[in-house]
Amino acid sequence: MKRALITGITGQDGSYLTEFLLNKGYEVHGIIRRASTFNTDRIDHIYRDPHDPQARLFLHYGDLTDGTGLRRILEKVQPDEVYNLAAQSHVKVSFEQPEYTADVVATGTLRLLEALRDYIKVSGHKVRFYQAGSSEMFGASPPPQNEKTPFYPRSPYAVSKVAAYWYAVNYREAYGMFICNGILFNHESPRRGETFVTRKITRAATRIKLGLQDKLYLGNLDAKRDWGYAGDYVEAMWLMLQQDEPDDYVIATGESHSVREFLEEAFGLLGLDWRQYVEIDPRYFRPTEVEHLLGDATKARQKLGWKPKVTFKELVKMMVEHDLELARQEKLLKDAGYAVALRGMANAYA
Ligand code: NDP
Ligand code: GDR
Repeated sequence: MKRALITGITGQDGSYLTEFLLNKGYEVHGIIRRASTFNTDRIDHIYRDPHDPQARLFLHYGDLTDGTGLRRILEKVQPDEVYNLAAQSHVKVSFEQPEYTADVVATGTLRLLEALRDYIKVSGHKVRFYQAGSSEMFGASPPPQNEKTPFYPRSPYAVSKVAAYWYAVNYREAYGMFICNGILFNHESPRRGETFVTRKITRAATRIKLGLQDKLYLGNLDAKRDWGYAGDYVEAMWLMLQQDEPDDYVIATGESHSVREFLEEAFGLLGLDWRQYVEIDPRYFRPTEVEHLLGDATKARQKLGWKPKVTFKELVKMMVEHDLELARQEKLLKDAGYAVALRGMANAYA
């Protein structure tokens, strides 16, 4: 049985990747952060009591800012594959917490690579490593972007991802480690964090539909993104690690849409005109914006045989349907006289 270690297992991608690897017969180990509230919502449905002999998912406390802990986890788990998905992944927040973002995203990756290098040397194990790179690394480079497009990062988050990318390349070249950078364009799902624009829109539109919210405050509606479905993208991560040689790959749909088009589609599905509800609040503008991302995933298609399955319209529909159900539940509770604390406070900060 192959054993995988995932950092960021409680995040959107971590949860889909865990499901994917469990289905492939893997034993999966994930690193979670200690929090004062439960932070395992996205994986609760697949978690089993570790005393259960059938259990194949195990969780370990750790943090990318704590190198010693990472070393111990590697020694304990003895993985065949490591997926480094952990990050302070919000671009706008990275302008407010640049040092922390760099510590987790850039130096955190370096800590994990260092721990892995030593682990491989001492144990003699062959371990493959996936690094979660981002289309944000291309930033201001004009579209379409592929593996040869120069990086031009536009936020502390993106700069940190560029550093992590180059650490990964350097460790591959210097120490012959099997390391792949996935350069993934935006990918969304019903599990997407509620402060990213797609989920913020589908949560708000469905709550507006049911009378639970009046307005949606947004920033730049002109930004264009290449939005795919997270469930499709985790397969690409795995495929990269199954190749004979390590390499870097762009993963994208090859189609881009503006935030305005996303609004049109999501509100349209609910029979609403978004213009009546959306207001622009400059607090959501970024000091430097990434205007247009459009990925060219030809290499992944040719070498990995990967292509996205879910279309833009299907993705929006999936998210709207999911959030409509959440809104219905919230309304039921509210109508029955129970006060409901809105999860996420999406409008408040990002
Ligand atoms: P999420 O924000 O949903 O998840 C991030 C994960 O990282 C969470 O599990 C979070 O834990 C964990 N984490 C945050 N800080 C630390 C830390 N200091 N130590 C350990 N774990 C930490 O991100 P996604 O799932 O969307 O993305 C996965 C990765 O892919 C990230 O690296 C992201 O930057 C990158 N990426 C994402 C894209 C996308 O469109 N989704 C596109 C390209 C790249 P907790 O739950 O406790 O907060
Ligand atoms: P992004 O995703 O920055 O591309 O990073 P996000 O959904 O946050 O923004 C996409 C675009 O929408 C514009 N926008 C708003 N964004 C947010 N969050 N909130 C708003 O109110 C709002 N109004 C307009 C933004 O300005 C931007 O142009 C995501 C993250 O998952 C990263 O971790 C990942 O690396 C990249 O995708 C690829």
